[in-house]
Amino acid sequence: TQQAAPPQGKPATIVVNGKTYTTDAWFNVPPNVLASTSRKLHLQKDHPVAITRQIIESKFPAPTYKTHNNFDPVVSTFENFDSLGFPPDHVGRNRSDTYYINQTTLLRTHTSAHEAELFRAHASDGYLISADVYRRDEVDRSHYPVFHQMEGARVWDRKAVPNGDVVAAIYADLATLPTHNVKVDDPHPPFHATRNPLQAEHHSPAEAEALGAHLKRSLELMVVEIFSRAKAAAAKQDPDYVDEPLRVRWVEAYFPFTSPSWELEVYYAGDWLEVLGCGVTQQHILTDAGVPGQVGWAFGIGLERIAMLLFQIPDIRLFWSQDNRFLSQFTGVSDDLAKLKRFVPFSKYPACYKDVSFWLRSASAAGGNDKAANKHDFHENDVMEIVRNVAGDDVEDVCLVDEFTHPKTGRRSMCYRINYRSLEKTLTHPETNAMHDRVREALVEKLGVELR
Ligand code: FA5
Ligand code: MG
Repeated sequence: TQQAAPPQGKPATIVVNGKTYTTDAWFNVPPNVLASTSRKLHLQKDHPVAITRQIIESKFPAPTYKTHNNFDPVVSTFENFDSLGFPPDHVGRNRSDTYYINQTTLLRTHTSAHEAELFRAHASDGYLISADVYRRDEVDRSHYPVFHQMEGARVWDRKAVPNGDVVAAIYADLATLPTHNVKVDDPHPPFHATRNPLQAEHHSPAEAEALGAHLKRSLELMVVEIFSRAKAAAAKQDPDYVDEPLRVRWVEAYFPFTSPSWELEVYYAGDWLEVLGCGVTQQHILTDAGVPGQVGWAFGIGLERIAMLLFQIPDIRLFWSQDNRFLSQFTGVSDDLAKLKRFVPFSKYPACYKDVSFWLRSASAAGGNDKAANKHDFHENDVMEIVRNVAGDDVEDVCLVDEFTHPKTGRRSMCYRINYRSLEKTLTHPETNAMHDRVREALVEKLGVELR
């Protein structure tokens, strides 16, 4: 049902990390996103994303875990979706959610795109892969079209473990992990027939339970490490710092490539924050990768989410800042983690709110074949991206403040409120007015809306 026309001025080819790709009508990567492919914040020494990666890597040591940090962001739709069991009509495949170079080539939306390749290589019993990932998404202080994930996986080979007893082998490995004394809420059973099923054709209940226990302890130890470092830094900087007990909980989740699946949430600033997804690897992935005798688990962590907690960084745009007032606060930490400090915000510049209201073009006017006047080929992420393309990092958030359908004509009207605010300077009125005018023009030009 996707039918967007190729963007105006679309290049016939693009270059990502020195490799040239041919575009087609599916191409939808804006220049600011394309430029991010060379940044690799997770590899930039003393950058908070890289420091966070280093701390997590220290909890998954070699030789059990082999680390990969330089995989190319351009993957096939097969690697990103099909190999993982995403159904053909999954929403994540839409051009409104994913950046395509051409119909079969995209910027990976998650590090799981490399699972098949890494399981097939089987260079070790476990791996970690950190990388930049790309998603069309909303605009606010915790979302950015580029962010970083770390994926981890661990396998056990049925034939290689003593007596062929996988359960015993997993518990023996679990016994080598430290314990911790953080309160973890984990109210659900290890698997549940409908909500979070056992892969009954492949795993005994005891095997799934053992895999889940090893996975959960490994990740709890990671979170405990992050928070003990965050607390130590806070206590050093603030003599009045009061230690708030860390609260963590496991919730049931769904991913096409794991079952049972969970998400780990951390209680932070009065709310539960999701920091990772994980689960028992779907056996078809290991079978397709040529290692049907292995069983295991996998996880995917949002590195910025963890870094925001660790350093108390309030806005995700800051990670992309080249401002020395930001970067200098982390100098020397990559080589000596004991130097880690919480981020001290520099002054906050004024916000400037501007609204834009418009009537949507109806799908029939847009060339769609649905003649119902109230059907629109509108996706909010298109508005988000237009604002990002015009305002770059000078936009803090964009939110829908009003929506209205005309009772007679069925036409739909939307009003978005844009908060223009730079992290680095006070924006002048002429600057914000000029950006807002360009946003209004681009909405008309690219989405065919009628301004109100
Ligand atoms: C995934 O991407 C799965 N591939 C994770 C996984 C791997 C599950 C292996 C099972 C096995 P999800 O879309 O929930 O799942 O993203 C994982 C994490 O990335 C989230 O928990 C969050 O910490 C982070 N994340 C997701 N979207 C964003 C975003 N727009 N900005 C910043 N961080 C994000
Ligand atoms: Mg999630």
